[in-house]
Order: sequence, then structure tokens, then C-alpha cells
Amino acid sequence: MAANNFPVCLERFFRKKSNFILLLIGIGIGFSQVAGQPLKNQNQFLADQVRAEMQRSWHAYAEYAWGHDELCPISKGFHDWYSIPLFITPIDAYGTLKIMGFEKEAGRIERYVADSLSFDRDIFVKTFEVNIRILGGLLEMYDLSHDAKILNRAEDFARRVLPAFKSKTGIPSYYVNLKTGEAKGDTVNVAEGGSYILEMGVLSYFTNNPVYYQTAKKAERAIYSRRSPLDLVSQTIDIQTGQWVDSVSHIGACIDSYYEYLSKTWLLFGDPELKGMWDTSIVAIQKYIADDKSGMLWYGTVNSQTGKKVSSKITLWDAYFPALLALSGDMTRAEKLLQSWNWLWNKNGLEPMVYDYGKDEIIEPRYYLNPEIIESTYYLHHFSNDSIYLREGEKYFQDIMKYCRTDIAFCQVENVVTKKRSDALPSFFFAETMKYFYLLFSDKGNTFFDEHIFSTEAHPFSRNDFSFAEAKMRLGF
Ligand code: DMJ
Repeated sequence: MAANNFPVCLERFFRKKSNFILLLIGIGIGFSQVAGQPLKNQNQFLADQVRAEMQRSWHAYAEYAWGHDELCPISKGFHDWYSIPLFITPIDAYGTLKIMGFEKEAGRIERYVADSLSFDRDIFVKTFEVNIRILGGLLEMYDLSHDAKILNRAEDFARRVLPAFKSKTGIPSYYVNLKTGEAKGDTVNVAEGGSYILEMGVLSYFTNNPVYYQTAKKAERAIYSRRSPLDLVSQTIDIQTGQWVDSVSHIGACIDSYYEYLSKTWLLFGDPELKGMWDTSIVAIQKYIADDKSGMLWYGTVNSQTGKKVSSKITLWDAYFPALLALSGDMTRAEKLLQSWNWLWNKNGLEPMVYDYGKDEIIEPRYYLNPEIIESTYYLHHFSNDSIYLREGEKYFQDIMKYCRTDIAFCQVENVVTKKRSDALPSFFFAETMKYFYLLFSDKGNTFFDEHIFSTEAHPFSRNDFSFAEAKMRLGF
């Protein structure tokens, strides 16, 4: 009976136009729930998974390597950069733990830094590396905790690094001794010479002392003023004579964060001189270095004086550049370039350290858990809101889970083809790789992006904490 009457009911139902419209709306809502809801859950699930993996790896560090610079994730030992440990992994990891809500773990780091850590050490440290990891990490720690003791630590550390800048050009030496202030190493690459201005600017702002910013700015000017007539910098410079040691120019490893900081320093503090440097540089980069190869966009290496192409080798660090392009408003090139990187990642499931796009050949097959492709994926997802970036990021995460996960944490891979592993876990995995994965998948990611500028080591600084007018006075520009 009921079955026979059913079509009659339907006919009556559809005869009423309003009922029909209601039905269409219902189907629409149903569809959007079926299509939209699982996607949202999938991203939330991924964010939770990243968070759980961060916690697991952090606990492994705390159990096997506490107090030391890095965890050895296969042998369950530790590795120190110098004869005395500097607590590099915890300082780098702090912000990620805090952003993910691991208050207890972050609090333990904060207390150790405030009460027990000393930088009064007779060791020569790499000026660039300790600036981006230690000073950047301490400043992020202060920005998130507002603990005055942490700011004192950061300032104490910066004072120990400043003697490195006492060269004839103002570009810092490769090494500086944290106790004696002795500096050594007169040859540096442009990234090592010109990536201090963001951290030093933040410190100047917090301490109301322009000396940090001005010192770093002098180095920035020293490099920029030696650019070629084509407005291109070379890769390596002598910090005493100011002479270039080579004549290659590119946007990748060994130059990368110099460009990054021209743009980001302008965005965080509003110093127009930095904007001018960036605007001039990016025009030259697009004119001479951008390279279309078989429909794919890459950025190779050219001669800085002639602009002539000298190499099509790129490194996995170069994958930061789509993020920088997106940040400066060039989404067309940013998206095209990131698709080249995505293609390269998917050839092997992890990206090689050095690749020749001209020859389609892997030159260095290592993958060291680097964050740059994930960083760019996060930026591009933010600016485009295109879910393709979530799915590409998901693939990177799955591959890292598949090839780099150990029973206690994650490890580097010596060869992306054979997937041979090595017993090392760099601090930037905690500071950057996991942070960018989490922010990409998490609901928080979009707002967080708008509110912050990330350092080259992914230490975020809250834009609200820095007014342009105050910066002008405190930084002295
Ligand atoms: C990080 O330490 C920083 O991002 C640096 O600027 C270069 N890349 C490494 C991680 O790959």
C-alpha cells in the first residue's frame, strides 16, 4: 500500500513550487556537509597528528638529550655543536611547543633558560647560525612569555655576538667567541653576512636600544652597496676588503635569507630603506635569474656582472622563494614556482638537497628534514585559500612519516632514492618543519599568519607588538 502510494505523495509534493525549492536547498546543504565536513575533519586530523608527532619527538629529546644541542634519533644519544652545549634544540623548539599548547614542556624550557643557562662560554660559534636559532628563539620566547629574565638572556647573548661585526666593512665574521669576543673567519656568504637585521631589530625594539639594529643595518648596507651594475649581489664576500670572492648570483642557499630579510624587515618595522633595497633587488632577480624551463619556473644561477646563466643547479633551501614572492604580492610566479618544487618532491617522495633542473639530475641526494617547501605551501594556502596546498602539504607530511619516522622521533635521510637514513635530527625540524605543518593544517593557521612575521628560522613576531612610529624611534631610522 505505502509503496504504491509513494509516487502519488511525491507528485503532490513537487506540485507545490515552494516544496521543490526547499528540497533543492536541503540537497545543497546535505552536499556541502558531505563534501565540506570530511575535508575539515581531515585537516583537523592532520593538525592533531602533527601535534602528536611533535610531542612524541620532543619527549624523546627531553629523555635522551636534555641540555644538549640535538637528539640523535636512531642511537638515542645526543650531539653538541661545540665543546659546550648551547641548548639549541629547546630554544628553537620552544615557540612551536607553545603554539601547539604544550605549556608544561615550554615552561620547562623557559625556566631552564631563565635560571640555569649561561652563554659565558669560551667557544667560537657560527655567527649566522646562532643568530637565527638562539637569538631568534630567545626573542620569540620573550615575545610569547613576556618574562624579563628571558629578554636579559637574549640581550646578553646579542652583546656576545656583536664583536663579530667589528670588521672593516661592518659585515660580521664567520665565527665569534662568546666569552672573549674574538672574531675569526673573514670570508662569508651573503646569507651569513646579511641576515641579522630582523632579530637585531626586534631586540632594539624590546630594549629601546638602536645599537643592535644599526649594527645589523650597516652589514646590510655594506652588502647591498657592493651589488653589481645589474643590481645583483654575488654569493661570497671578504668582510675586511669588501671584495667579492666569486661572481655567481642566485636566490638560493648562501644568499637566501639576505633577500628574505630585506622584505620582512620592511614589513615588520616599516624602514623605507629596506623596502628600497628589496624593490630594486627583486626587479633584477626577475630580469636575470628567473628561468622558464619546459614550462616550469625555476631560479638558477647567473654571473652577477653579466647576467649570463652559469648553472641550473638548485638546492632544497631555494624552496623558500615562493613564500617570499607571495608575501611581496607576486602570486602568479609564487604558484608556478611552488608547482615546480611540488613536482620535484613527488619524483622521489622527498626532495634532494641539490638538483640540476637543466639536466634533470640529482646532484646531492640528501634530505635533512628541511622546512622550506612546507613553509611556501603554508604561505600559498594562506594567500590563495586553495585546498590544493593542503593536499600537497598532506603528501609531504605522509612522506616524512613514511621515510623519516623512527621509533622515538624523526631522522634525516642520506639518499632520497634509496631512503638510507642517518642518525641526526636538526633543531629546525622542531622550529620550522613541524610549526609550518601544524599551521598549514590547523584552524589557527590563517589568523596566525596575518598577525605575525616569521624569521628565517620560523620564529614568529607579532605584528601588533611593533608599531612603525615606535620602531622609527627605537631602531633609529
Ligand atoms: C634554517 O636553519 C633556516 O631557515 C636557514 O635560513 C636556512 N635553512 C635552514 C633549514 O633548512
